[in-house]
Amino acid sequence: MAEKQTFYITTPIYYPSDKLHIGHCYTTVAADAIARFQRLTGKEVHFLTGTDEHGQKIQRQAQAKGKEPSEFVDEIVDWIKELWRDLDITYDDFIRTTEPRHTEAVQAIFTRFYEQGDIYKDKYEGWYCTPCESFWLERQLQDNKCPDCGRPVEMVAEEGYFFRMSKYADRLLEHIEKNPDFIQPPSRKNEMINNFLKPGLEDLCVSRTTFDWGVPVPFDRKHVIYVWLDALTNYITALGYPGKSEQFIKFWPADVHLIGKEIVRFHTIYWPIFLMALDLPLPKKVFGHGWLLLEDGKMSKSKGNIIDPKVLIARYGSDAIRYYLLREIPFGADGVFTGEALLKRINTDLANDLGNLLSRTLTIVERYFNGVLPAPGMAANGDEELKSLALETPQKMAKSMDQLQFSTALMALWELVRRTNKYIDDNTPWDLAKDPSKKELLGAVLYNLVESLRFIAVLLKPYIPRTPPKIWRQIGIEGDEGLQNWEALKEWGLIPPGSNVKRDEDLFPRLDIKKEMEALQGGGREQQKSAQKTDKQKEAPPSGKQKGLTEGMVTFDEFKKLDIRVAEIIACEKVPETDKLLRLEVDIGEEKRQVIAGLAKHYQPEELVGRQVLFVANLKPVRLRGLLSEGMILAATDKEGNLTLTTVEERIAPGSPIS
Ligand code: ME8
Repeated sequence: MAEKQTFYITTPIYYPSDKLHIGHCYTTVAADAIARFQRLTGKEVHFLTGTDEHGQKIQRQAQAKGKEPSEFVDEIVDWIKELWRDLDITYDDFIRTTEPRHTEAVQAIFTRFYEQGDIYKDKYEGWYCTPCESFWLERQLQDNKCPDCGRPVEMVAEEGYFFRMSKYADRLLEHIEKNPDFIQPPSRKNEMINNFLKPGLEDLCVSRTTFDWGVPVPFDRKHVIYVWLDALTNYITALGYPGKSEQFIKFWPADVHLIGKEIVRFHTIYWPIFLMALDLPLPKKVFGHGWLLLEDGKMSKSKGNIIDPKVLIARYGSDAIRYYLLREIPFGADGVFTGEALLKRINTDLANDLGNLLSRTLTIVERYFNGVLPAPGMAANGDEELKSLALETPQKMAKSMDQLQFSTALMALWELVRRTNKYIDDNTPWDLAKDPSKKELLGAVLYNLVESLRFIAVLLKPYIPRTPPKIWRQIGIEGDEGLQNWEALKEWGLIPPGSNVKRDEDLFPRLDIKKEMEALQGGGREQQKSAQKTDKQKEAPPSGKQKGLTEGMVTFDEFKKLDIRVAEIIACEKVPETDKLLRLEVDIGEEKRQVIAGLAKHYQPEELVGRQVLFVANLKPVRLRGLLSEGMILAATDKEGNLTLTTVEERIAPGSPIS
């Protein structure tokens, strides 16, 4: 037998500086769905997650709680492992950077860099962002704050070891350009090239002396190794590197490092350069997904707007939360978490489409065939269509999963769920049952429904793993593993007739949205409040009291409130499932924004990248199809509906104000 193909996937190792929130769950659930899908299709998967336990931030947090750092992180790590258990995360390994298997390896790597001349000792004087554990040059700061997180930076002046980044910069640029898949989505690649590689890479300070919660530099104990060098190497130390372990040989290079967009720089610049210095192949893909935001912005402890995932899981179950995270937002883009959208997904997709399909089907088999699955037989309405859709769906999903588009994969699966529901409506089994001569036809319809449910259950495995066994039990194939795998999706009609089906618990009971919104509090309440405010604003009379000549006019001061600027479009793609909307990323000078605009009927995404347009930057953000839109691109439309973008006559720096 041919050897199994392998697949190595990682999540970031999270800081156990606090409990994790729903944003961290987003990456980990995504990685788990990919890992499970690859396993389902027969690959030998290694799925790594873990915790990044050193650094100044953790040391300070521990101090604030009056604890030793090790005691402090132990408690949070236990909590994190429990969270992953509750969310059914099937990691193969959980690495903690405080484990000797890691610390010893990091020391060996650091020593090798030093001995081969990649690291030298010098003095560091500059800015440091402790929450991001990140060094910055004066010119990189924005309003004297960290350009990544916007928090204050500290001046540090200390002796340090430096890594010669510049030595490897050209090789890295060449690698990125020759391997278009290496940095995904592509907009992140352009950002890395234009903002970091092209302006020239500075050498990186890779040790600290002002605190001691870290891996000591083995030959100079005053220093601890910089937490990002320590952290990034987890992806190889967990496989046993630098030892010649079987696991390392089998799984390195990683197939995917899944991370959030704010740490793409560390993973696509520093990490590949460290690997080049170790003479190791680079990971095949680094995917920097967007953020899950709340309506009032980024989740943060200080804002008190954290959504506690354990509370959500306890109330709605792990499958519902997983489904929502995987289905709601196209992977890559920023999205907004709202209680309302979660509840709608549960009621519409899970309770109505999927749950009802199972309960309707089983109720009919119980009523007309005493719960014994009838034989396949005479052709009914839409048999062939249902069968071919079921047989095509696994490949469609596999294609989307290869591109890490779970939301599209789930859409393909729901096409089958909805088609199966339609098959019931088209064949009206309750009418067939009235005519004894149609008993065989009725049996065939029911057989097809149950067989389609078998396909659906197998395909649900990677996404909502608690549901398939419930379906198998109810359709009577609980013990028959041969019918529950990928191979069994190559043939239609495998369930043996005569099996006993038995309707029991509802898969997803319908929720009372109003009651649940009240229970969800926080996020939910705030949304309702802001919605009311907007309605009132709509009803309010025009603000000016002017009549006559000035009626409907704005004052200069009112006009000045609009922040209109030049924006450069840096990325653009269609929003799936819509024919009007495009998702654009624009550079507006000091920051990048995501905008959802109704331009798809007028422009192809490729045409827009690189264009400069006029942009309203201080429009209140809105959510369109689950995606956050932060601003408005201005365009002119004539009476016939022809549309053209407004632009500037000559190129000018993005962010330039219009006045
Ligand atoms: O950065 N939306 O750890 P971290 C989506 N230790 N994803 C989010 C998110 C949100 N609102 N918030 C967090 C670190 N994440 C380092 C990593 S790796 C060698 C070292 C996810 O605890 C996302 O994957 O700050 C993001 O990159 C990660 O959590 C940051 O976790």
